[in-house]
Amino acid sequence: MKGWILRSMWGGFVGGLSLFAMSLGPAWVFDPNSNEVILWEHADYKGVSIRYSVGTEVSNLTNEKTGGMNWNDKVSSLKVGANVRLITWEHKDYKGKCVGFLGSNAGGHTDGKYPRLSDWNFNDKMSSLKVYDKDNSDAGCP
Ligand SMILES: [Ca+2]
Repeated sequence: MKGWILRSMWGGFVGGLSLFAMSLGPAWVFDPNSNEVILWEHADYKGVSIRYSVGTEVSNLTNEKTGGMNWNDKVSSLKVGANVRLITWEHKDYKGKCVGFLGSNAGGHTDGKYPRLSDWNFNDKMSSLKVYDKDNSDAGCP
């Protein structure tokens, strides 16, 4: 009887712990802080991800490597931190079509979440980017 009670309590503890991890996990892993962006390989924030902070400039995503792949023409979804303006280009060296993605405090009536870049005809096209503070006067497409 005593053994059964111990096992029962242990089972309840593990169950509670996993529920706790589930409630904290996604928010901690998958949301940027207010000065970051996170890019994902697939739509709906799936696949490999990469994180950048305000001030980062990447002239050629071919040189950005995580999980055995490079990031040129790979980004399919992204989230933008509240105080960020993310400016992205179709080609390396900030050339070609330019698309800006705003965080929730950066104007533009957005929640900073972009689950399908295909909605902007920009799926698997991004090749360079700059991560700006929302108040930086340079933060826009040329
Ligand atoms: Ca491209």
